[in-house]
Amino acid sequence: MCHISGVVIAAGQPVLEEEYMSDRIANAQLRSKVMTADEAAQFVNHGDKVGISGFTGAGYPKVLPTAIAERAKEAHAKGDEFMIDLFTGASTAPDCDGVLAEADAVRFRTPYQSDPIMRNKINDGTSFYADYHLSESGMYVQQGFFGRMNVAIVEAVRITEEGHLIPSSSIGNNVEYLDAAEKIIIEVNSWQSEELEGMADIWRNNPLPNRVAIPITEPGQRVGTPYIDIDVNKVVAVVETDLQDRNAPFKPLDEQSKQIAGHFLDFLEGEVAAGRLTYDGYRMQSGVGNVPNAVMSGLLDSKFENIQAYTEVIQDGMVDLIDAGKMTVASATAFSLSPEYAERMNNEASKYRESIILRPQQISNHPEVIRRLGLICTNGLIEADIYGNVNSTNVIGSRMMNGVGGSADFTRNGYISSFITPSDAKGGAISAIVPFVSHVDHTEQDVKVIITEYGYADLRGLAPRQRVEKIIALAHPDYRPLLEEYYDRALKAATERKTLQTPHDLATAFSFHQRFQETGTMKLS
Ligand code: 0RQ
Repeated sequence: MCHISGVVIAAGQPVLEEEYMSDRIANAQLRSKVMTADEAAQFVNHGDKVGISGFTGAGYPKVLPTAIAERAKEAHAKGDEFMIDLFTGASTAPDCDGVLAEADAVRFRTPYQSDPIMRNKINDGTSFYADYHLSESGMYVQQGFFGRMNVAIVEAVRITEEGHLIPSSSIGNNVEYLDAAEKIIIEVNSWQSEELEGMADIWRNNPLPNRVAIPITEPGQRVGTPYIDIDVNKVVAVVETDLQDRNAPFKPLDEQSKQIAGHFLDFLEGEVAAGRLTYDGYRMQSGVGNVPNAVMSGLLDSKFENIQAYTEVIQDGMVDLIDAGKMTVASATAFSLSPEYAERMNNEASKYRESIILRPQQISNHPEVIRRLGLICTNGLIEADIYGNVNSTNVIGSRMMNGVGGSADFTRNGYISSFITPSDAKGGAISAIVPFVSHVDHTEQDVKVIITEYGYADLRGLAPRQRVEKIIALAHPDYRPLLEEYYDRALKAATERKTLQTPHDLATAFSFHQRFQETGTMKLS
């Protein structure tokens, strides 16, 4: 592709250097707005609310974040303030969240992140973080909960003659940010395949109080347009890039992940045996992470056919299922692929767009559609307690890991909601099963099945005390006696007090967490 660094074009002027321009910008008015990232970054000011594209390392702006970070560093060197409020679809990548966090350029961050530097800045108090359900964050912007949005920065595959944006590898909250922002900056990325055109399905609901039913009754249904229409008069800059999406590769499949995947399949087989599921009727949502990816590998060798995904992200394991003919359709809001698979998606996008649909995250994660489709949902967790409450976000009750993401959108509204996790973390120093979760993201009412390498606990139809034995059986054997001891103590205290619905001994309910803080392990030394 052609770079135009150093070519300065005044806004509104006809473009003379046609040969420098990518043929991906077909709209004449927007071609006149092409400039360098440094020039475009001048439109972003201290205190601005900036809504950007990007979802799990896919489709985020590749050059503006670094240019904004440089602006912040220059301002800080002069003793001036420069911080923005950063809104995204979900997590991005080191050259987006990472560079901005490193420059101390983020005052407020929402709705999801997973970058190590951003995570540290949130936990050391540099940045505020509001952890929101991904299905709702776009609505918050539409309804003005955050006040005025100043700038939208969105990556596109190309701009059509009419000025429509062809989205790249994620949709996220792009529509909401483009609609709400006063100024728009577009990054046209020639690394992203033009064949992605046709994958997106953009559907906007009416503003409140005139909403209508979302017309999706099958995961593979297309109901909108393959482009995002924008107000071209709000566009202040167009920047050309050719940089790759950056996703971390998944960890190689280990024995433990295979065991977890095996138990998950046993659970599905049990549903078939009970007459509640058929081998060609599995509609799935699968969370992000190494273990959910491993579960999809397990499905490759299963009896399940015609699997349909209505989910949030498409990971490597789903691409394998599509290739194997096991999965017929996958609807999501973004890709979350390893570098190898992202390259493959780019090269073969015209083939994959037959079976993949990318939607705005308000639609991919919408409770109405999730409940209607009857999804079997599977997500990861940080810890679960003996009654089935789940913490997905805050390590030892207060250190933010990533965020709730879409896990609660799916868990609350799914048909059967399951959680999959290794029984321990950090070399055995942390038990994934604890007496009482130190933070609650998913309540006992929503969590139907928990799975570790030791088996699965089907919690449906069980009262809290009936769940305890099944959940403790999922814990690592080193922790089972400690959990049993806690439950005995809690039961004794509750019997005396006649508080037997959910027995707890409040003085020791967080003893696992306290011990970890004091000694570095939840085990007794
Ligand atoms: O840390 O990366 O330093 O090794 O968490 O853990 O076991 O590899 O599992 O990748 O599935 O992630 C909950 C974080 C699990 C994820 C969480 C540490 C562990 C490791 C990763 P290292 P694993 P996963 C939306 C789906 C919320 C958002 C969501 C998550 C790292 O699933 O972010 O579900 N969920 N979105 O060591 C301390 C514990 C820990 C712990 C794990 N108890 N204490 N650290 N870790 N448990 C819906 C979609 O459709 C996509």
